[in-house]
Amino acid sequence: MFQHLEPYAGDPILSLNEAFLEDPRPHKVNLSIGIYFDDAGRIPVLQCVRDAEAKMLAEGGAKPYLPIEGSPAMREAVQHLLFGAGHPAVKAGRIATLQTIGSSGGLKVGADFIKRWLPESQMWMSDPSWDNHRAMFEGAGVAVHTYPYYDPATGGVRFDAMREAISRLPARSVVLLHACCHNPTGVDLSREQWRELVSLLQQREVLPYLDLAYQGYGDGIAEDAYAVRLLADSGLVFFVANSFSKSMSVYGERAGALSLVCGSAAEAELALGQLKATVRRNYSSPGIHAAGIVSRVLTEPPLRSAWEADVAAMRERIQAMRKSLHATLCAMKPGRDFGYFLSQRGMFSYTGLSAAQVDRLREEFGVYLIRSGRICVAGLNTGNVERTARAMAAVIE
Ligand code: KET
Repeated sequence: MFQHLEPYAGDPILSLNEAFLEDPRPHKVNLSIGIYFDDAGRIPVLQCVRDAEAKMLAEGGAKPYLPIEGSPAMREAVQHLLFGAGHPAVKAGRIATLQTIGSSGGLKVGADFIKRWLPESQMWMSDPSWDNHRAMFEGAGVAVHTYPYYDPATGGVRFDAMREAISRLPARSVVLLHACCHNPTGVDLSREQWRELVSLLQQREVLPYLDLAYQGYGDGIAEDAYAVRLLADSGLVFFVANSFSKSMSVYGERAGALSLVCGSAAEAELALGQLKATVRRNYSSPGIHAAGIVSRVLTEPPLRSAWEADVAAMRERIQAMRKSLHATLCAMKPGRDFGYFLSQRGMFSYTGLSAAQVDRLREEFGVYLIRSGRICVAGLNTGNVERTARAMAAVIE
């Protein structure tokens, strides 16, 4: 029956992480996957998450199915987190929000919904982007293209070319945008560029689709929602998929949400109905444990303030690692410009290392990064950063 199956080559990010775990070398360094590790190289369990779980356990509640659209408490908390509690779109009921299976679940549900209700629409994402954006939209039957984004010559954004490309898209095109901490480059639009982009989007009949997977790792929790709020303020209709995997360090809980900001409350109600229909035929409903954690952490004041402090500490530790890596590389390779390690934001840096250099780093030095040259800076710590910088210097001619 299945002898004709093609072998699965594996996902470039997840397979590399597995290869890392199997590597017996004690000094190996994992810069592959977008996961925050603490200075001891562990995935932290935040105290606010432990406290939320302890309360849930003490209450001993049953575990019924959640509604298709997820927990009401979590959905409301997500809207307040992303848009601000008093935002007119929230107050007017113009936003359809669903709790989803990670933000990946949300991205895919949105893509399926687009295929069903805007069947002619095609998707444009940044060049480069997270590879799974393409896979998920193509998997939904939506054709995927790219718009210019990263400029290897300057390490910045090709903003003019990006604007030009977006200004020529067919009506109802989907424009996928990283709301903050661009993956894989770490290069974001400035606020001024966001404002320019939004006024362009307002002139075009296109559907922006924001991916907010690293909220808090750029400038702060509210600050990193800048693009989301700007689009909402401008009256645009758009999607935003957001994740708690990284910001609450709850990767395996699959905690995320999808919001569709609509033109009216009536439109939002229709949209919520059809998004629910999409979920029902995919995975029926999301998980109750993730909802319990996220809604408590976001809404119970002591947990919320502990979380905000944790996010700040994670962000600051990454910034400190950027500085150490930069300082060691500058000392070892004088005359070369490594300033991009300092200017890029969030978990990732785009090193410009070639696939051959990446292979050498892994084989000779046990330093794992994906072959695009992206490193997850959060895999660095005080115990491995110098060694990693020396290994990088060794493969850079
Ligand atoms: N969006 C982006 C931009 C992203 O980098 C990830 C995960 C996700 C969505 C998915 O998050 P979740 O809410 O857990 O479903 N990225 C890292 C892990 C992965 O590839 O799955 C990564 O790029 O390493």
